[in-house]
Amino acid sequence: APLGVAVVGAGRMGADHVRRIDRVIDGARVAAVVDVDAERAGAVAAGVDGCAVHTDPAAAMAAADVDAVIVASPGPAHEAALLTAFEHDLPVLCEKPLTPDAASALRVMEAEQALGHRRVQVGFMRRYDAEYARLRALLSSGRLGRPLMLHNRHRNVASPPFFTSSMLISDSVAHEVDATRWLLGHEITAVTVLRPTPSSGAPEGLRDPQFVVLETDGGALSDVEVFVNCGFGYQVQAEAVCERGTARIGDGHALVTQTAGHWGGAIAQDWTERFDQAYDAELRAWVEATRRGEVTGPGTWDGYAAAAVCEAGVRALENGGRAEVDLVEKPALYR
Ligand code: ISE
Repeated sequence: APLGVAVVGAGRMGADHVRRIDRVIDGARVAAVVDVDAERAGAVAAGVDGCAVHTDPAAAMAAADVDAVIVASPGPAHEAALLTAFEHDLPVLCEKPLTPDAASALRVMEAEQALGHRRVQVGFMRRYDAEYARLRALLSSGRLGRPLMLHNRHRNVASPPFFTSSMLISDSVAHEVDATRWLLGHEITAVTVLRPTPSSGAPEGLRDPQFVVLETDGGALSDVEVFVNCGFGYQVQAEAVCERGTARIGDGHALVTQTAGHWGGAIAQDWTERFDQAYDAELRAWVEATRRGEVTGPGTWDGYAAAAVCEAGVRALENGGRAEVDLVEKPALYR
């Protein structure tokens, strides 16, 4: 029988994951859609065969035909949803951020350890992006020598109305935090945040753009330009500078046209477009691993490490300086 999945949160990511499970991925079906807003849940569940609608995640997770959970509610709601999933010993794909701060991520990590086995994959989808995967394979091959620096650019067309200055770190740079850890195999030890005069295109009071420097325990530096109201496109780029060469991804040169005295191409407008392939691969890998009774991909430790780094980043943002990251020792379950 296909894996019965409850999708908690019927916002943009939740709705996209429902579509994906329903129409793109084999081996799974959407058994329930949950949202505090029943109407929104109903609208997303409409047209999905045999899909229940709930406003309470606990009710969905108690249903007999629910075998696994996708958590796609806002970050502050993740901890409660994860702890409920653990009560039913259900595997979870939890959208990033795992939780909004290190203390809550630690509580989740402790609860998972109490279960005695890993249950959580965190939705750091860039690990499933073909370009990121090629960059990582190249770096780990050693062909370019040791990576010295990563230069990252993270641009969004416009930020949503609820976006705050600290969310540029905890919601957006969170991806570069994970990508840096994953590409280099290092932990991040300190974060510096520099704040240019905000763009006049950014909402009043929003510190946008920001320039973030991550230091790693392997002696590398990873800098991030994060600019969430750039106006022109969704761009995620990374360049690794190594001892014997550089490697760059995200230029979006899949199609270049030349006509009427100009050359150029199109720029994606949002992450569902840029990372469509990555989300498909992520969901496919999660469903397959879950059906085998395994947990693969980024886990609770990675979610915790990202939360701890972002928390230091928010401190650095407030002081306009540098903050050190304080990680607990890595528990045996995640080694
Ligand atoms: C959003 O939550 C994401 O995860 C996107 O990938 C990122 O580009 C955006 O800045 C975040 O707000």
